Amino acid sequence: MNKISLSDRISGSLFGLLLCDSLGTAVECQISGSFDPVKSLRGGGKFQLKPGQFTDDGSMALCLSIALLDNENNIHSSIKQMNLYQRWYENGYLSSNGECFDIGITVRIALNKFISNSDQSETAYYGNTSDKASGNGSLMRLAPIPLLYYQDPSHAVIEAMNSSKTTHASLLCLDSCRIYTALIIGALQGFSKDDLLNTDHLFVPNGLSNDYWINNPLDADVFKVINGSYKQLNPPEIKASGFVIETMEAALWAFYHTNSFEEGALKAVNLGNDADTVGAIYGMLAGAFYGIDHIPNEWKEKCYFNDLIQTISDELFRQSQIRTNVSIVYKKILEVYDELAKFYSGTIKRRVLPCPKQYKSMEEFNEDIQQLNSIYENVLKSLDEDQEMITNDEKQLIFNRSKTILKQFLILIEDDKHSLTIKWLRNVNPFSQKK
Ligand SMILES: *[C@@H]1O[C@H](CO)[C@@H](O)[C@H](O)[C@H]1NC(C)=O
Ligand SMILES: *[C@@H]1O[C@H](CO)[C@@H](O)[C@H](O)[C@H]1NC(C)=O
Ligand SMILES: *[C@@H]1O[C@H](CO)[C@@H](O)[C@H](O)[C@H]1NC(C)=O
Ligand SMILES: *[C@@H]1O[C@H](CO)[C@@H](O)[C@H](O)[C@H]1NC(C)=O
Ligand SMILES: *[C@@H]1O[C@H](CO)[C@@H](O)[C@H](O)[C@H]1NC(C)=O
Ligand SMILES: CC(=O)N[C@H]1CO[C@H](CO)[C@@H](O)[C@@H]1O
Repeated sequence: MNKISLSDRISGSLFGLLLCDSLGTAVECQISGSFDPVKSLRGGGKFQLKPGQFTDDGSMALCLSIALLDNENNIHSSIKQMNLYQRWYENGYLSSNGECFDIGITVRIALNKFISNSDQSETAYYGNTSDKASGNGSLMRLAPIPLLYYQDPSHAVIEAMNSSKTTHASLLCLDSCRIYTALIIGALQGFSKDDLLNTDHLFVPNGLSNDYWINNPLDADVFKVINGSYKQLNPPEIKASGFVIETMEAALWAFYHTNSFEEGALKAVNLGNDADTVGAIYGMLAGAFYGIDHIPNEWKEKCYFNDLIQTISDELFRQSQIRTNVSIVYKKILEVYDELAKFYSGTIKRRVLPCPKQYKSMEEFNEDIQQLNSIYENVLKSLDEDQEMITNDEKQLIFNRSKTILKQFLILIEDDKHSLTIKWLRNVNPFSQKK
């Protein structure tokens, strides 16, 4: 394989997670063999998504990325995470369709505790510690941890556990996150599959001490998987269930038995059941291993909010090299997203919430669209004011990417026009202004 740059591996991992999540949602909750096999992004499924829309796995991974990249205020990383998960839960922040349409039970319980607990001054570890509460919800969003901290694997494994504890604190979850962090770091470091999946000695990435797994042994059930259960078993023993051990086993099974990103992705999601999550867990490792250029271009182009995601991925790469203030490009593009998302969820989307106040006229609808546009313009206006801090290329990049984010919201509105206007605009298409 050609030499793959680190930034390509990092964006490969983040896009890999999101795209395989999106790939899998088409057959989520369906029994393997009962559906037309997934061959490409096709949307549909339980949530009737569009091709390229991702689910809770993707949204939580993006929330986690942004929480980790935030180095402005001094609150604990676990609280930053929970604040963003809460925004996703309540307002659809970083959701591919602007709402939180699915959430794991364990995550919801932890978030509700966080929301009702007024003391948020220390840490926000609300995960259930029982082994019976070992869902896949913290592993499925893990990627940003190894991507950001790959230079210091011993720190990364601790951060992986800490990030899990916010919602999933069982030993099985913590240990799954720990070993998977080591594997993703190894993939970023360019190790072969033989090395990563070696069962004679558990894989140790560069920078972690050789006796790490001896001094910090894995839980026996996690060890059984890592010691190669996925090499011996096949479906129906390999199951895409919501149990973290089985999800990880299924993802490794798909990674081990295939030779390209795409082949493994299809193998993973065609297990059905928790297909999106097996996909996400497969995709974050395989994407780091194969790099972004080995992910089908057509998939990347369809990914909702891909310019925002590319910006987040660029910043993860930048901050993984040296921790510093976030770049102006990242800051500005995130601000554009934030402002548009606020108006979208607070005003436009509110029209379809219970007790709907749907559009009563074309004028009303157009006013909202106009306001969305002016919010966008206002955020970008300030770019002309701090000219000396920013190069022309950076400015161009901000404009280009911001524009596609605005377009993405307009597409969401179009996707939603039925429910936005269902009551009275039966025969009017708000997008073609008929006389
Ligand atoms: C933790 O999860 C277990 C198993 O699902 C459940 O029985 C228990 O009530 C949970 N504990 C709390 C504090 O929610
Ligand atoms: C992570 O967890 C460890 C062990 O509980 C704790 O000592 C450390 O302060 C935590 N670090 C962060 C950044 O959360
Ligand atoms: C790991 O797997 C190998 C070969 O499959 C086996 O010989 C070894 O006993 C296993 N290790 C443990 C601790 O079970
Ligand atoms: C980071 O930002 C702070 C506050 O905005 C500023 O004071 C500091 O100089 C910046 N540091 C670097 C390295 O740019
Ligand atoms: C911005 O978009 C224009 C037009 O599509 C393109 O020519 C230019 O190279 C882009 N610039 C950057 C920095 O992305
Ligand atoms: C048991 C469990 O927690 N399953 C979760 C696995 O991940 C999906 C995310 O797509 C959740 O919806 C499930 O609840």
